[in-house]
Amino acid sequence: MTLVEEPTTADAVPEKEIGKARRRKEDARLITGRTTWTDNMVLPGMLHMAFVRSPVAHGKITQIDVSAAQQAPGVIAVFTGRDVADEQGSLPCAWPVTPDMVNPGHPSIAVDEVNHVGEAVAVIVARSKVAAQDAVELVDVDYDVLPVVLDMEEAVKADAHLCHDHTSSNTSYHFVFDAGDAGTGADTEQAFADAEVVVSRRFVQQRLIPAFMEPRSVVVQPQGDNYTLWSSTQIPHILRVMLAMVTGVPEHKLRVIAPDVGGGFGGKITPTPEEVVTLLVARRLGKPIKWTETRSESLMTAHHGRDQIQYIDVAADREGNVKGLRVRLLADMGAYLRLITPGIPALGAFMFPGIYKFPAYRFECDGVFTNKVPTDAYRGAGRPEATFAIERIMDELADELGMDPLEVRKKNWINAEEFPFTTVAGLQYDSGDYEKATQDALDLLGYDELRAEQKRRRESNDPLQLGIGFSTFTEMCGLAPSRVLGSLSFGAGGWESASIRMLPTGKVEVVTGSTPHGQGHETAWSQLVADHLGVPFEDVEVLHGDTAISSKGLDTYGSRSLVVGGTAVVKAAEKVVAKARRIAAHLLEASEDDLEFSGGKFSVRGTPGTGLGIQEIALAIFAAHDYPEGIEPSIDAEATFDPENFSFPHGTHLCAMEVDTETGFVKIRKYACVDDVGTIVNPLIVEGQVHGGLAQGIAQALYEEAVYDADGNLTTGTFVDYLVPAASDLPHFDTGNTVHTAPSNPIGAKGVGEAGCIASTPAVVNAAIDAVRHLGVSDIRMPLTPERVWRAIHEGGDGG
Ligand code: MCN
Repeated sequence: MTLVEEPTTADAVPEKEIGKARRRKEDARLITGRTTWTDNMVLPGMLHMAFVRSPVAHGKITQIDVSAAQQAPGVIAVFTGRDVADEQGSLPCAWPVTPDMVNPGHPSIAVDEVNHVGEAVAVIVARSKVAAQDAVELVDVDYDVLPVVLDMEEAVKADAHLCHDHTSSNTSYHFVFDAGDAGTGADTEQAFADAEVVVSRRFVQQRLIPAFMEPRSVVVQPQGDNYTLWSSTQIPHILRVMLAMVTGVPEHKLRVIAPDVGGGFGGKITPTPEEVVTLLVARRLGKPIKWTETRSESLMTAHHGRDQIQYIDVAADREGNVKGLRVRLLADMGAYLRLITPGIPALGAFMFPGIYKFPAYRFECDGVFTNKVPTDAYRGAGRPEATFAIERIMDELADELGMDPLEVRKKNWINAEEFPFTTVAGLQYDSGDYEKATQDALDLLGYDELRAEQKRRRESNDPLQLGIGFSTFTEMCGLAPSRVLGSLSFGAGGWESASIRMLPTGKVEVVTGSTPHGQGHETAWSQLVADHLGVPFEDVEVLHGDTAISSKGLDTYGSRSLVVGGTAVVKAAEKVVAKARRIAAHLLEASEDDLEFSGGKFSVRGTPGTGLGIQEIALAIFAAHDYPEGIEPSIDAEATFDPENFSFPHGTHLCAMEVDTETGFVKIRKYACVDDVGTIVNPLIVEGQVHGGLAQGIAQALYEEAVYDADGNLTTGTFVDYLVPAASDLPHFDTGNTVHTAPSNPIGAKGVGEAGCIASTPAVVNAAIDAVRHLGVSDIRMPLTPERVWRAIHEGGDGG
């Protein structure tokens, strides 16, 4: 893999920090573990928790006997759901996507009924982790086992078993998005009635597990009626609000700290039962409490992602011009609604049109309850699913028309001169050039040579066939503006805040409301500040993830941090410079208007050799108390930023895939992608983000699937069964960039954190199908295991 090299000679160092491939300043401590992971916390008198979890997917709890566990060595207390029923509230769900959405409520510890395997039914508190885990075995729970519902297509039938006894169906909501004719669907129906060609498909977005590296962990320290909660979370600010609302601990008595967090990928974006219970138990016992999950517990009970069945129809004319798109989704909620469970498929509604322009579009989605762990965000959340469906159906349309898949895309995509472009889904795409990104990607891949090889292999009936898969994508990131999200009660996204203070010795502290958990914000934000204040990169420290230090923030997800949080940093830096300018004018006995600021130095226009550094000014006001009247004696500032629009990164991803038609084994021969993420602050971080995203997108296509048996047991509950690829399982990535700046933020950046994950899955599947389409294959169900590929070739269908 070719990661961008950090410049090594003084000559090669660019003047500006922005655009420089800085190695990440946080990595040494993260990689060596010399940091505070939540599980490293040891507090005097700390007790440990372990959960008793349901082995049945659906049942009434008829009796719980905790007496033996209470007597076990080291055990301090055992609490059942009934013991905390008055305090535990219901876990929050933010976006009611329809006014009549059914939310069954989600107790952190089940009280009467369990609805998925792994749901907590009791918690043990003991002097050691081992003692707590040992006592779990001693809790005797009787269940009246009820029928389970696991398959969404079964779940929506009128005679289906119910996932929850107290709801009238398994449907949480029916969400419709229709761009035309006042939502009646008439436009879309007409487009289909008039169409020369209609292509329909059913795609399965399998259930995935975010599989972050650091398991979830929570520590709560009570001090009187104040509580400090450390959690391996992506959302300390949102978590604090939600925990206060759920548990009744007053918000101002609760400090939430996300110390260094070892990955999240959306999997740590929601308040969890375990965080609620740790806080409740600490309040009950007045003692510090720790809970850290095991890996299997993590795979089984942390929320999952994707899990949709997509029915998609495209209408077109014989020349390949798309006239309309119809999408119907079944989206698996699992047993409960977590923070944005229902919102994810609804958010995806806006992305099904992809990079294309056509006149008619209707989207309908049923959120469906099943007796499985809830779904919620997983890298891309709604956008990979939508991109997969549109990019797969474009290939199917091309096949139906006997056209080249690239030609069909070219006929329908938005051209560079058409930006800004308002799509049929109502989004205003900001900037880009799909044609250029595609041409660059074709060049990187060596397209013509590979097509020639494909032809040779086909003609000679070679058992090893070659295919090339396209995926052209865009995505909406940096959810905004706040007033729109607020009108939806979306509960996340919107503005972000930052503050900057220059310390007396000229060092700079930056406090950000974003909460990195692997994205390198300390480095990138330092680069932004170094450029805007003209101070050395090394003089900047970035603080984050502690509600007592950064009281305002909306955290990290949706590839929002640079475009929203980074811009807040830039705006705070501009205010700092403005304040320093007033002091500089006083110290230099000059008019503010006559001052120039460059390279961290104020000088009087026309006398560039003289002047005062901004770092010197910081010391002057501290040590000499020398500052103008009416100004506070510090150089600091706070800013928030609330963009008027999303940013829309885009790109073209190409995969060349070998398929062994005799064994069904597939192998990525080459992978090339060209992304446009606007202004790049740190090319090394961007490339790392793209690589990580590609690994996860390719994993969905080829390796990963959360599988439940007929009783609702997760059969992929270890890393032996749930195949997360290692670096050695992945190909070399040829990556490139085009740069079209985003008008929605002054940096001109677009998000990159999810791009690779969104774009890559359809490229890989399209490539495999392209290799064997001449053998009659038009779909293969993900992940493309050798058995599925073999079956699709030799038995037909999607091999699933
Ligand atoms: N960046 C840049 N130039 C750009 C865009 C981004 O230099 N034009 C840099 C940013 O400065 C930042 C990084 O790239 O350091 C990612 O920025 P951004 O796209 O704003 O995404 P976020 O920081 O908001 O991160 C969220 C995103 C998401 S939604 C998931 S899921 C995800 C991801 O980031 N989870 C991750 N990347 C991850 N990386 C790691 N290591 N671990 C996770 O859990």
